[in-house]
Amino acid sequence: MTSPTPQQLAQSGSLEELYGQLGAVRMGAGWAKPTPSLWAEPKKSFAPFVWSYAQAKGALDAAGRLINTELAERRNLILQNPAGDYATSRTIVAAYQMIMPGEKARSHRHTPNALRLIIDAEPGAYTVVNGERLSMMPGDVVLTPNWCWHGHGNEGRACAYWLDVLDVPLVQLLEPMFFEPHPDDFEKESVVANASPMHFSWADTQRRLAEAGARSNGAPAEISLGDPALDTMALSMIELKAGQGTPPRKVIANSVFGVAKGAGTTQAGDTTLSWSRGDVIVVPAWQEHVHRSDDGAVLFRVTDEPVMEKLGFLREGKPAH
Ligand code: 1HN
Repeated sequence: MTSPTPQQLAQSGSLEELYGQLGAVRMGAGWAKPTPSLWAEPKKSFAPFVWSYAQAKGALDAAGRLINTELAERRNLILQNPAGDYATSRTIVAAYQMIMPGEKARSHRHTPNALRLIIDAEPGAYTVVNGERLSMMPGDVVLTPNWCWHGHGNEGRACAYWLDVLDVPLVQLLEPMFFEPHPDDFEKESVVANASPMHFSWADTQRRLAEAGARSNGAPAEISLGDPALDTMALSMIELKAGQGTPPRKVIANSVFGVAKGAGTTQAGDTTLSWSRGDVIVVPAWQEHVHRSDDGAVLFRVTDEPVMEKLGFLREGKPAH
């Protein structure tokens, strides 16, 4: 189609004719609202969902027979929201990853921020972040912020399984994506860190939860890891003692929960999700939700609240229940 001249556009005799000509100059009549650009409140386009660690472990064990880290670089399973084809939530993607004894996963760096919650591992499983070796034991959380080199290894006797959480969908949306493989494949380890701001141990978490629980007047205790840990994601651990439930919340922040311990249920909108250790739950923004546990549980929460807060979008809604 040839591009209409200014005169042809100016002489449009009807709205239909004008709309027809506008298409050719890649303009749209805002008043005709072909696709609404504003709506009264969040559309909740992502769904609350739960992923089973037992199923992921089965699939990762198969992948362990079928593909090595030489080929895969990362042996991981992306947790895809039923509402889309990649992301777990609008801004966050989560993945289960496994590395077998004796394997190493090459180092790389990227602008997306990443963190891991270790689910099952024995001594010898580690991550190297900017030259520091950090051990990965169950319940530990390790950070690999924006542009930090990171690779993984396993000198233990058992396969190591963990949950990765990254802000990849946010970086895709905003366009600042950069990625670089390490020039030597594997980074040289300069130090074996005893304590690092990139590492939160399960022992510390349990001690802090016990202290916070003693002061919480019967409500679930929540402690934050970092302040916030990453520019785009805040991390916390929530302890539900037997029979406890969280107060209902409805917030403009997307949350991914990893079950660090125990079992329970999450009610998010009309959806009830049952979970146990290692499972992953997503609660997208503006979904009123409650977590409960009959026998006690610890939930690891990752949210994009720092993004919403910095941009002035953070809101807490009034729960209906
Ligand atoms: C990634 O780089 C890792 O480095 C894990 O271990 C999971 C999921 C999506 C994109 C990049 C890792 C990832 C990832």
